[in-house]
Amino acid sequence: MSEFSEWFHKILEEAEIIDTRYPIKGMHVWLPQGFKIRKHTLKILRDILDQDHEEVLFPLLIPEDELQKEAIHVKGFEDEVYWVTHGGLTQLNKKLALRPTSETAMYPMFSLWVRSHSDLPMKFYQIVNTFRYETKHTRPLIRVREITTFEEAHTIHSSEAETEKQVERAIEIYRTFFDSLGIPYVITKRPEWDKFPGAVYTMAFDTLLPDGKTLQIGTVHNLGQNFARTFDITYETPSGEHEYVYQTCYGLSDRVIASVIGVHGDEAGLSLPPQLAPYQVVLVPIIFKKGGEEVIEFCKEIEEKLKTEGNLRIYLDDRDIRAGKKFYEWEMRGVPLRIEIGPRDIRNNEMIIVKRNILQKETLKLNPETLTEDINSILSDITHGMKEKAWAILKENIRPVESIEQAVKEISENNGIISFAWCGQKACGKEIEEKIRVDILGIQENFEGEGRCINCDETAKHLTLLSRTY
Ligand code: PR8
Repeated sequence: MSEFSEWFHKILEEAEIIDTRYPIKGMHVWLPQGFKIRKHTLKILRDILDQDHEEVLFPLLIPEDELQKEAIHVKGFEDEVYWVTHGGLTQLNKKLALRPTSETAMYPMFSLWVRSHSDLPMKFYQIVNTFRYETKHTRPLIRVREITTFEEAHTIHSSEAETEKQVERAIEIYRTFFDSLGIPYVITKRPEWDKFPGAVYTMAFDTLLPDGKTLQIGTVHNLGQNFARTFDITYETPSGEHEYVYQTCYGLSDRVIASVIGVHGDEAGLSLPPQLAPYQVVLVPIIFKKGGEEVIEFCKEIEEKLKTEGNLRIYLDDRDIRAGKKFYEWEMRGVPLRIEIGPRDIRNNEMIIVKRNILQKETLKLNPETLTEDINSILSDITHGMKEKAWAILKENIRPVESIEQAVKEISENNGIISFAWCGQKACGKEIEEKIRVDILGIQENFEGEGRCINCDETAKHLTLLSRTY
C-alpha cells in the first residue's frame, strides 16, 4: 500500500467519512460527517444542473433484453453487471440487471417521450446509486462496486451540431463544479480504444492525487445516433419526416469526494473547502482558571451572530478538554477556520484565527459591525488559496518529454503526467503504451506546435497526456 493509500484510509476512518467494514467488497457506509460533505457537494452540483436540466428518477432494475440491445454497450459492461434472477423462491422469466449506468433504462422511455422537433432539446439528470462488479482492486470512493453517488445527465437533440455544443456545455458545467471545489483537472479526449462503450467519443476530466497517479473524475460522451438507432428514438422534423435524434450523456461519482479529500488534505488530516465543510468555523474558548464564564458568554454571542447574520455553519467547542486536543481534532476533520478567544483577546478587542489550509495564527480585530463580512471574506480567501495551491501542484506535475526513453524515465522516477507529441495512429498509440507500459490518458486537441511523433517520427497531430491511473 502506498503512503497516500494508507493516509487516505486512515482519514476516511478518523474523520468519520465512511465505514469500510460493511461485509460486501466495494460497498461502504456513509457516516454522518461524510454524508454532510456529500450533501453539500450535491447541493452545488444540483444548483448548476438545475439551470438547464430537469431532475428525474428511474428504476434501479433493467430488463435483460433492454440492457442487451446495444451490442457495443453491453459488451463493454458484460463483466460488470449484477443480476437479479429470483423473486423470493421463484425464478424470474426475464433476468433483471442492477443498473451499471442508465442508458438502457432511460432510452426506451425516451423513445416514447420524444415526438416532434419542438420537444427538443431535452436534458435530464439523476443522482442515484449504480452497481458495477469491478474486477480491478476496489478502493473506497475511488473504485467501488456500489457507486452511491452517480450523477448522470442525458440529453437529446435534433442535430449533430447541437450535440457538439452540448458536449462543450457539459464540459463548462463540470469545470464550474470542480472549480468551486478547488479540484484541478486536465481535460482530454480519450483515445478510440478507451471511449465509453457505445459512444462516438469521450471527453474526460482527470485530477492528480498526491501519489502522482491520476483519477478520472468525470466524463462527457457524445453518443451520436448510436443509441437512437438501437432504441428507435426518432422525432418528426418540421417537414414531417422522421429522423433519429442525437444524444450526449455525462457523469461523475463518489470520486469527486475522494479527490476533495486527496487533493486538499495534508499530514494534519482533511482540509475542506468552506462550501462543503459540515462546520465552516469552529470557535474555541481559551479558558484559564478565572474568567471562564465571561469567555464562554462572549463566544456564544459571536456564535449567534455568525449563525444568524452570516448563515454560517459554526460550532462552539466548549467541552471541558485541553484546547490543544480540540485543535488537533478539528484540524483532522478539516474545519476551514478556527477562531480562538481568551480573556486577553476580549480585553484587546481581537481574536486569533487559524486558517486550516495554511495553519498559521493571525490576529483579527474584532469589529461587531463587520464581523460577519470579515469572516465571510476570510472563508473566501481560504477557498481561493486552496484552489490556487492545488492548481499549482497539478501544473508542476505535467512534464513535456521528447523521447520514449525520457518518457519511461519520467514516469518511473517522478510519476505525474507527461505530455508529448503523437501522430494519432492507433497502432502507434498502442506501441507507445507498450513501450512505456502505461496507458495514454488522452489527447489535448488543439496541438499548435510543430513536431514529430515521439514514437514513429511522423508529423504529430496531438499533444498527448499519459499518466499512471487509478
Ligand atoms: C457513464 N453514462 O456511465 P462512465 N467507482 C467510482 N466511480 C466510478 C466507477 C467506480 N467503480 N466507475 C466509474 N466511475 C455515462 C455517463 C451515464 C453518465 C465514475 O460514464 O462509465 C468515473 O469518474 O465514464 C466516471 O468518469 C463516471 O463515474 C461516469 O462513468
